[in-house]
Amino acid sequence: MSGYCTATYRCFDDKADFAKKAQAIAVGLTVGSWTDLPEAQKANMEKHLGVVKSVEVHEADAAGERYADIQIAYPDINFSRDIPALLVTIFGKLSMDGRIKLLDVDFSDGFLSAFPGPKFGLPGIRELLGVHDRPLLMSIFKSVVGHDLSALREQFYQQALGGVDLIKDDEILFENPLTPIEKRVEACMEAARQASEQTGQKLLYAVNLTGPTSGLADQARKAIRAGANSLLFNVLAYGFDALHELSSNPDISVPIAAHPAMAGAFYPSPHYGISAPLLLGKLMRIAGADLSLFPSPYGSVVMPKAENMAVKAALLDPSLPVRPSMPVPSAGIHPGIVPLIWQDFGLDVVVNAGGGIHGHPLGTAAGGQAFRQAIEAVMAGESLHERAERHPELKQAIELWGVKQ
Ligand code: 1AE
Repeated sequence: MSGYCTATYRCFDDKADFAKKAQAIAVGLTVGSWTDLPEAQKANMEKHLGVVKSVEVHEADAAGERYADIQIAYPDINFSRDIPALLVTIFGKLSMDGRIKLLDVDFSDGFLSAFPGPKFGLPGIRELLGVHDRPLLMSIFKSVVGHDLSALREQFYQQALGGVDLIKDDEILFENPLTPIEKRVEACMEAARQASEQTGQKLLYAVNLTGPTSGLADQARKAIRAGANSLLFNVLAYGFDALHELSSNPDISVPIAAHPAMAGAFYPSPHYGISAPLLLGKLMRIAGADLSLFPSPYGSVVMPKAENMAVKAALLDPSLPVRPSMPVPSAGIHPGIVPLIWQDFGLDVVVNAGGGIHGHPLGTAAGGQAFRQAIEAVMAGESLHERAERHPELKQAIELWGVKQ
């Protein structure tokens, strides 16, 4: 329906008349009241009225619950072309009104035209790194709070020596007197140069952009002037519009990695919140995330497989007119999980690990090398055990963590 954004909801109720409920939502979130309006006003209001597109009732699912999937189209003229206005319209008050979850949004072309999407996206990240033929590897700083610059620099250097493509700050590292953003960037980029003399690799360092919203763009400019070649951003704590502002700012000429901190407050319930593919897939992408991090189905923080594949699909969906975002399944990833990542995500993925790198018995650099060996093994069709016979780093990693089936 041109000129409308269509929301899909799953609504649970033991006995509701779902058709009536859908109509009440369509009216309530747009013109407020319809039946009480005089005919003349109805004609004026028609263009603002929400439209019920479909109501699919499921009398009782496997869990014995009765629900309906409801689609409602909202006229673009009701809201400005920004994510806060859209979300407040389609799921503002409604998000608190009973057991209802926002599953998806089909954006109108007009709405999408306000969103340039990721500046780099998946192809741009590969271009910057000069790596086109394998999954990428990202390492996460661990144990960062309370450490000074030289400790951080050394940790960065060891990660870089392991052959990783990206290093990201831990999301809990904020502006602080020991490692302020500019000094941190200078120290780490210097360590990156030193490591690249040994590895021959390029490296992106996603430095955590923090502080009050009004200062984010200045912080980003400062970091970039100091040499930052990527940013990490806790999108959900700030809101999608903050990401949109940063990603569409012409001065911010580096990729942005979107961290999912707080996402658990939105997506895991079947009855409430916003679905993971919409939250961490579609919305992250249109707001401009070059990389989107999300829990995997295999690690320490687990997202069910089907949901996970739907997040991946939303990040890569060719029907969206913006660059694809790089999927980054994360949390509790170790080398023994690489075959599952390869099987489910293929080439276009970032394998991302913190503890699975720093916790390696031979140290952080060996932790990165073990991952690279695991990636080489799966791409060659070899088992991790076979490859581990020739590589002590991979051998020790799988002895410690095993190989996940
Ligand atoms: C879902 C985000 C994962 C993340 O940011 C993080 O720090 C993971 O650390 P590890 O790999 O679980 O140690």
